[in-house]
Amino acid sequence: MNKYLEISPEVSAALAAGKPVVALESTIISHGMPWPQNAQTALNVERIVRENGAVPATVAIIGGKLKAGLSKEEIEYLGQKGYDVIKASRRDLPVLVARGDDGATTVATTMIVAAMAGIRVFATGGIGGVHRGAEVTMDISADLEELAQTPVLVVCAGAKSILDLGLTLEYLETKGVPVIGYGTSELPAFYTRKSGFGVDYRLDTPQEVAAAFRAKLEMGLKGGMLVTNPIPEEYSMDPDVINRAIDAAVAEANEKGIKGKQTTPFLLAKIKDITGGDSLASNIRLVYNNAALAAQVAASL
Ligand code: PSU
Ligand code: MN
Repeated sequence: MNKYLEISPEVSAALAAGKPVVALESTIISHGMPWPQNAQTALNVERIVRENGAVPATVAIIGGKLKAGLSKEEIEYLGQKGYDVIKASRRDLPVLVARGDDGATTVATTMIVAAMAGIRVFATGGIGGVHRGAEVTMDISADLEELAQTPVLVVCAGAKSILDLGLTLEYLETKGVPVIGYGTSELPAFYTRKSGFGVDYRLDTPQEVAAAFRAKLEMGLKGGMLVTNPIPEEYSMDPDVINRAIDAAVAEANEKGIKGKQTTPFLLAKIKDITGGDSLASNIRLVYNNAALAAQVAASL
């Protein structure tokens, strides 16, 4: 094990005993939701993972250590510090670790730490992807490259249309990342169950998902797998309302010249304001739903 990695005693014991473990990210805590809902949500997600038979391992960088498994205090620390924690993707790791800094891990970085620790399954809300206008800005999330090279299964609620969904799917296809619809053949669009885009395969049980990922690992095929799990009907949003909010948020980001790593957090916060908090409520529910599925897949794996 490398000297930068610190696995909590509970996670470490679970891994040694071959028990199911689910990794969870921390950018969603510091940059994806406001305090105090961010910490409350993160703690509820951990509870849901447990209720579904797995051990949660929330990932973050604290004092330069890559941590797999956080205490309640550490989760609250990240939640309270919010935007003052550095959002850490792959390129941020060397400097943050060397100088003993804190960092909130994105999907890409959480996959890296999970793989180092030997954790195979990871639940989150949404992944980064190819942004609208990427043909000019080249804003393509490092999450996609990570899915191409790191062997972790990521459960998300599809991609929201702050991204260019069509280009995101093309990119994943080029990189050989299987995109699975859980109980659906249509890519869910995060806040809504439909996007108009198809997934590669529809699988209907945690066992089928686990079997596909096990086959990928056993064949030695590099990279991860993306499972897109539609938000439960009762929490999904009106597509017209949410799409109008997203369009307005994207227009404002362009006007203000928001770029790079600020883009996703800016858009999420704007969408929440425009929808009067409705988008946050949906966001929380879909994360819970993904945590439960990821735990079931991990148990089956
Ligand atoms: N999408 C969400 N909520 C989030 C993120 C994405 O709905 O919190 C976060 C995740 O941590 C994801 C990151 O990995 O944003 C992607 O950022 P970027 O596009 O800068 O790579
Ligand atoms: Mn980006």
